[in-house]
Amino acid sequence: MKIKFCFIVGLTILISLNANSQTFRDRLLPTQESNGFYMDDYWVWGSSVIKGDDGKYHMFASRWPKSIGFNHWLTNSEIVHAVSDTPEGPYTFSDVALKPRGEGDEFWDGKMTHNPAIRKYGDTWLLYYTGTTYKGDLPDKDHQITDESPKKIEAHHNERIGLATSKSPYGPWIRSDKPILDVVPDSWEQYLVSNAAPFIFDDGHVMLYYKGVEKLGTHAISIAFAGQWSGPYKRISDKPFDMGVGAEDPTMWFEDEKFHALMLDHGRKFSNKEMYYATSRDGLDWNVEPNPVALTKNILMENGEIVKRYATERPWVLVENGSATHVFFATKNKGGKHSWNMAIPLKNTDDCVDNTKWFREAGIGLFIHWGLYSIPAGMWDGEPVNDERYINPYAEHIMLLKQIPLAEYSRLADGFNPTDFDAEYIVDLAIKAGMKYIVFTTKHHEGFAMFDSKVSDYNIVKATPYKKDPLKSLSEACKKEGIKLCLYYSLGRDWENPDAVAREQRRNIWDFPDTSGLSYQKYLDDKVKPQIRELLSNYGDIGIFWFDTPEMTSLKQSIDLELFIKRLQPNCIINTRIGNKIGDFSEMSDNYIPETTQTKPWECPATMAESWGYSVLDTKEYWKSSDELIEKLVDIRAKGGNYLLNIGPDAKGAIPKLAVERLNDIAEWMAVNSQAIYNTSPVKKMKMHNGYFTQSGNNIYVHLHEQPDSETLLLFINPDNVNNVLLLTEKGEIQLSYKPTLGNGIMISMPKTLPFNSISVVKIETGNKINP
Ligand code: H79
Repeated sequence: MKIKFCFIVGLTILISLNANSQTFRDRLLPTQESNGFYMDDYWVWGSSVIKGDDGKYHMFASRWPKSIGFNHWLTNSEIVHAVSDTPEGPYTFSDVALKPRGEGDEFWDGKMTHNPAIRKYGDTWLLYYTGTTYKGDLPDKDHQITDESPKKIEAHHNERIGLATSKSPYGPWIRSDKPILDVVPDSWEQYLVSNAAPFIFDDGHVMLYYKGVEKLGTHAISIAFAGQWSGPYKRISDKPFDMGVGAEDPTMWFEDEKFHALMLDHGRKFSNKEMYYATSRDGLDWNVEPNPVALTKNILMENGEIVKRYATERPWVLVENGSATHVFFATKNKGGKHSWNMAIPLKNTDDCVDNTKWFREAGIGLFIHWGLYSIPAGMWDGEPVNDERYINPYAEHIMLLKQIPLAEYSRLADGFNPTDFDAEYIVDLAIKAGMKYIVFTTKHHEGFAMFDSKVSDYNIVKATPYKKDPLKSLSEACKKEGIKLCLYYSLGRDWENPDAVAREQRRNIWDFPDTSGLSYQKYLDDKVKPQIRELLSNYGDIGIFWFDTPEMTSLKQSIDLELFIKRLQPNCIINTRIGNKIGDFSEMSDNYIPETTQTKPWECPATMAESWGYSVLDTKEYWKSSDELIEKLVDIRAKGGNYLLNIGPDAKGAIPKLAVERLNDIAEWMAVNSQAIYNTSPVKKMKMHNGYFTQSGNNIYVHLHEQPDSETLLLFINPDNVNNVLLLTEKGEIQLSYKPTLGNGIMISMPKTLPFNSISVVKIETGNKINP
């Protein structure tokens, strides 16, 4: 007797996809203007907050009088103590913690104290700070300094790191006679050291991040360690320490068994000098998130308004009972006329909503490729479009492949009157096929908007006799039927817009051969972002913003687009084709199914034939059979991904018959087997020749491609853990008999014929929840 063997190893260590795509930004709650610390007569800059034994919150902050300019922080700052009953504030001034204490060489920190970082160890309050001194009087209203003043340069040059201690947040503070960290001659930190960010471990040893300057205009970060707070503080190396390019002013905390840091994007690598986020296992080796911007200058208030601030600097994170609860930072208003400390409350990590949840559970969605290219459908001047780079050239690339001048191509719009387009019918097809979302091409590479756009007249409402907005009717039908509407947008390629500069083979070189003076940023500002704003404002909730072909989009541009979208619709998720590894889920290459599961949620966009847009060249032999499509769906689900299956409506808006047939076949299969597709995760340890596994709750699903030999299915699974074995059929779930076998397995008797030609599903009900 030949038996088909299916290997199941270690059922107890089934792994669920950890798909938490959370970033620090997801934790920010709305705030109020009254939170934080504000003083009418002082510039306030940077804070450090800790809870006292008195149950109150104690903030240490830098301030200097408003009667002199902001640039006097270096000569006139002092560290003050402010108190609040609540962590977010408002904080009320209590006392000056570190006053100027003397002239010239007498005290290294005699004239100025700045950038406090408060910690507590045992009953000792530890106030790390930057101090300096210089010759002469403190500047005042009538004796102000400029950036070039010798006094300012002397003050800058003398900046050092010190430590003051006290048994109470109200003082008295005992200051060190010497800095705890001084400059090192002839090194990268020969000019000054400042801005301490200490982390105190339970055993009392200290890890101290700080900034060093070699000569004016440079800076870098490094770390010193001390066995106890009293020192000595020893550098870990004689080189700067790279936490991330351009980082300044890090603050760190420990939470969920990891170090976390927020720091200023001083080098403007990711942002317009905003704050970014990194994590680390040991505090030394830092991992900057692919999408790192944590806190931008656009701040969400409790009244729903987003206010624009002109600085977000000097971050501080308050941690209570192991959880970060608030982020504090220095900010300025418009024109930099005032500065103060803001506070933003944070969500607990457990309370963060994972916006990809619906997507991970969905399993299958419908892609719609529809545009002007649907009219020629692969033919131009009576000739089929030809290109050896394709099996069958993509009809939606015809403008590029035939180098059709824009003036000629755009005339297609004159004859575009797709009266057969029926959004309700398409939504119905999708829902019957078990699809949970629909992705519609709002603008493909041709640059033509398939929606009502005020940004560019090159759109279906303005330029065609149809005059209607198909996206409007699709959005209404989706809403009515409860299926998610998602939007495709060609990012880096737009053959109508000269500024959409892409690689030679991918841009419109026939109309716009000369790229001099063209600007990709201008295209983003003038077309992409305004159209995204329309798309995310006029069509209700959007599930996915689905980008294609990022081309020349830079890291900063990808991040900027991501922030722009999340501001308009915070729950909208984005695929990785926004570019530069930004995005909530991984988009596989077109039609590509990976070998294994992925760390991020993922999707495989796929065609039924060759072309995405409707093509008369895609004759029957190019179409995958329904059985093949179902098997691909199962293969993808067994690896934790989603199948985004495409249809291309024709010039009238009708769906090709071959596509409808396939959707109907999928509908029939899903009507029986969808429980083995939705809300499932991979069973990493189970492998099977000619079959697949998925799991959900207490159930394991065995997806059989063909009848096992001798109608017997052998599974290596602990018989004691099996409660029931069922076959999913059109007539309902049919009980299958099984018996334990040697080697900790079960032997299942299968019926003579399987219910489906494609994939038939055996459901194993087990005794424990496999995937909580
Ligand atoms: O919208 C669908 C396709 O039209 C789009 N992505 C899916 C979702 C897509 N655009 N480009 N590609 C897929 C990859 C093809 C690129 C190339 Fe070529 C084919 C490079 C070289 C041959 C087309 C012809 C682009 C340049 C020359």
